[in-house]
Parts: sequence; structure tokens; C-alpha cells
Amino acid sequence: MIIHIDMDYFFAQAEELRHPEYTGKIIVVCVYSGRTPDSGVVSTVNYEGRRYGVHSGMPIFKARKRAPPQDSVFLPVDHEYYGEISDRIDSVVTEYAEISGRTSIDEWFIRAEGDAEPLARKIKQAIREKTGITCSAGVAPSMLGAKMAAGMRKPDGFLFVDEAAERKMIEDSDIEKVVGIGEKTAEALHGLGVETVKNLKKLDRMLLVEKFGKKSGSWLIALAEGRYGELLEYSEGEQSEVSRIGTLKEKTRDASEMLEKIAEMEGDNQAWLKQHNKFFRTLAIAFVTEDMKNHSRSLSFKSPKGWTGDFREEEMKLIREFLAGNPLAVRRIGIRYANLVDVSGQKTLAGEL
Ligand code: DCP
Ligand code: CA
Repeated sequence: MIIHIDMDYFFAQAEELRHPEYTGKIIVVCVYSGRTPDSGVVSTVNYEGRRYGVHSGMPIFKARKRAPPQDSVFLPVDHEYYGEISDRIDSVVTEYAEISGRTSIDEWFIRAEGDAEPLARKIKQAIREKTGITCSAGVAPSMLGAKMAAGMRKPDGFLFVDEAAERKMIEDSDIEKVVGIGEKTAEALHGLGVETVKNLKKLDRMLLVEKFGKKSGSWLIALAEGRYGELLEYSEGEQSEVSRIGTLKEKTRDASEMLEKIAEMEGDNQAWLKQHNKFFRTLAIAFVTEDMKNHSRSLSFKSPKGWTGDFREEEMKLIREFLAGNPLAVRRIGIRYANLVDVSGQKTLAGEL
């Protein structure tokens, strides 16, 4: 099963966290362009503001008209701060999940091998406890299903769908709500009489390819046929990292023991990369010390690395670097590839490596 975690009104919630004095207010986070004091667009807004029709992407002057001024606070985006919170959430996710990936500043996919529902609930709760921020979680057989499920119960929501419920959720969905279908595609489909995914099944497959081209046409056919597992890669859900974490036999400061555990797990990351036609640029080692704190050390390569190869030397360097700066023993250790590069357009080259 796949778990998807999506933070609620992320930038605005991050602002609420450091500004308790704004509790109950409408918080509008803005990207100011600087031309005039109100030039620019809304990055996001909390749910108080959404009730007044303020939303992401809206011009700031319009948001000012909709949100009652006495109840509203307009703030500039602070990406560095949101990035720090995102990293904290990422540490929580990787602490609980064996295979996970952050797909944007506020979204994670986790592949759950065992019982997915309790794991998802645990992660959701731990994020809340350790960072003070709420998220919505979806659990489903496919990435598309999990992402849509997470969106159904926002904010602070939770939805588990098995295969039959996933199919019903997706088939009943309005076509424009399907993750990966843009505004233009939705409009064109409306023109063909398609309102829901179920309607899509009636359309001729050839027509879909003719109208939308081979790539998007095949994507829509897979959607109509319920092959959801194949869908998200074409859409916004591009995974930007892959990681694996494991518990050491006992807590230790022995670098070679840590390296052995890493070597054991690295094959899984490489298999994932291969399957998804990705290379990576950044290698990171995550450490959970005996006080259960998370740390990581990383390095980046000039050119992306492939699916095979041995990074023991680099990994040893990162481990030594960490041990030199931290006196505690390590309980869990993880290996992460980040800054993934898509090589699917270079199949022959990649295939030769
Ligand atoms: N964002 C942005 N401009 C947009 C959309 C989003 O700057 N047009 C930023 C601000 C959001 C963050 O990205 O906080 C995450 O985007 P989401 O689409 O997940 O939106 P939110 O997290 O804000 O809200 P939701 O509770 O609906 O997930
Ligand atoms: Ca979000």
C-alpha cells in the first residue's frame, strides 16, 4: 500500500506556528513582486481565509478585497523557514517509514510493506507531536489513489481506501479533480461530454490518442482502464528522493558496522532508481542517535550517479564526519538519494550502465 502525506495550508500553518498571536486570524502568505505595495500573488491562505474565497495564485489586491481587513494578516513568503520545517517533517517520516520520498516541500509518499493504516496514523500523529503542524493522510493501493484520498478529508484528514474503494473514488471523481489532469485537458474532455472518470470509459481509445497525443492519450486510457499504478509518474507527483532507514543491531559508534548496514540497504534504493529511470546527485546518510534525535550528512556529485556502483568511500567519509561532531551512539541509520534526475529520455544510455 501507498501512504500519502500532505501538509495542510502549509506556508500559512508554518506562520501560525511562529505567530501564536495571530490565532483565529486570516493569514494570507504572499509573493510580493514589489511593483506596488499590493502587487503579486497569494502563495497560500489558511482555512479561515478560504471561507472568504481567498486562494493560492490569486492577485493580492483581490485577496485584500475579499478578506475583512480587521481579521487579516498579510505576510511575505519565507522559503528558508518553510524548508526547515519541511526537513523536520522529513526526519519524522523517515524515522517511521522504510521507503519514502519527499515529492514537494509539503508532500511525502511512503511505501508500506505491512499494515498500512496504523502506520499512516502513527506518522500523522508523530508529525503533529514533533512539529506542531497538521497534515492529511491518504492510504491506497496506488500513488494516485493515496494522493486523492489525502485530499478528500482536508484539513487534518485521514482516508483509507482498499482496491474497490479506490476504484470507486477515482471513477466517481470529477475529471478536473484527478491529480495530473490540467485545466486545458479537463476543458477538452468536458467538450467531449466527459465530466467524471467513469464517463471517460465510454470514449474511443483511438480518439483519445488523436486528440491528446500519444503520451497524454495513453495516460487517459490507463486512467479509464483502472491501471492507476502507472499514472502518477506522468504528473506532478515526481519523486525527488528515495530513502531507506534501518535499525542497527545495537547502538554503536563503530563506523564499519554502520557502513555494513548501509550497504545492506543501498540495493533497494538502486533498484528503485532503475525501475523509475532516475539517477541521483546527492547522497545523504541519516543518523538517529541514542537520544532519538535525527541528524544527516550529505554530499553532492558533479554528475548524476547511476543504479550500480559503490559509494562506500563517500559514505565512510560522511559517517566519520558525523561521528567527529557528535559524541552519541547511533541507533538507526539511513541512506538517501536526493536530487534525482530523470533519464527516461535516454533509455539506451542508461540501459548500458
Ligand atoms: N504554493 C504556492 N503557490 C501555489 C500553490 C502552492 O506558493 N499556487 C505553496 C504554498 C503552499 C505550498 O506550496 O502552502 C503547498 O501547496 P499545496 O497545494 O499543498 O497547498 P496548501 O498546503 O497551502 O493547502 P492544502 O491544505 O490544500 O494542501
Ligand atoms: Ca498541502
